[in-house]
Amino acid sequence: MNLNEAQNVVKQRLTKSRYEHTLRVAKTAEQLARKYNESIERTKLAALLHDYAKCDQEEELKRQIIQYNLPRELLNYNKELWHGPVGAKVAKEKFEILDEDVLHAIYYHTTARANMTKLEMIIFVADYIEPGRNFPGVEEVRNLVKVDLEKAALKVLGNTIMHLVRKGITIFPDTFYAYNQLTKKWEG
Ligand code: DGI
Ligand code: FE
Ligand code: FE
Repeated sequence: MNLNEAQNVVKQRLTKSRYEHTLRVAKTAEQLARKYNESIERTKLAALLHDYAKCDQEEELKRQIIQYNLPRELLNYNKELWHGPVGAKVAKEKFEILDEDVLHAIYYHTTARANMTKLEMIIFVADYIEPGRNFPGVEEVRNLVKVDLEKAALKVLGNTIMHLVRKGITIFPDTFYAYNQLTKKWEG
């Protein structure tokens, strides 16, 4: 699947505002890919497809989690994090994308995970800082990513964990594993 095809399938699948978010993530991710020497093509492909399943109904997402044999454990956590794993499976099975790094970037774009690759971190951070976002603390992440991609990813994880705790939402273990791994790394 080339970039034009990816853009077309998400345009068909997503609401207008979600499609526009996707284009902003693709643009932001491309800038990060240039800065951090990642493949532009692969980065844009992952960014265009990252929210492919975002507008699916809850029941449809559940059905796909079962159909694609994704971890049932996902069902015990917030439904907001189901669209990444489902999108990655669709990308593989339906769009025949074989690039594991691209598939992982889509899969883990919401929760993150320990030992993320550069591409995974680019998509994770770009999704958080695209120009349409105005979370508290987003400006700090935009500044950090000018200097260090890992420190930016760590800040996103800290902000997200705090946000979820304040709202009393369950937190998927991969998010803690990612936070702990990057925190240890920067403790020295
Ligand atoms: O799909 P987007 O809105 O572009 O961005 P996303 O995929 O990061 O957002 C999904 C939402 O999921 C976001 O508001 C945070 C929330 N969420 C729920 N449970 C978890 C979680 N985020 C993380 N990192 N970990 C969780 O366990
Ligand atoms: Fe998402
Ligand atoms: Fe997104």
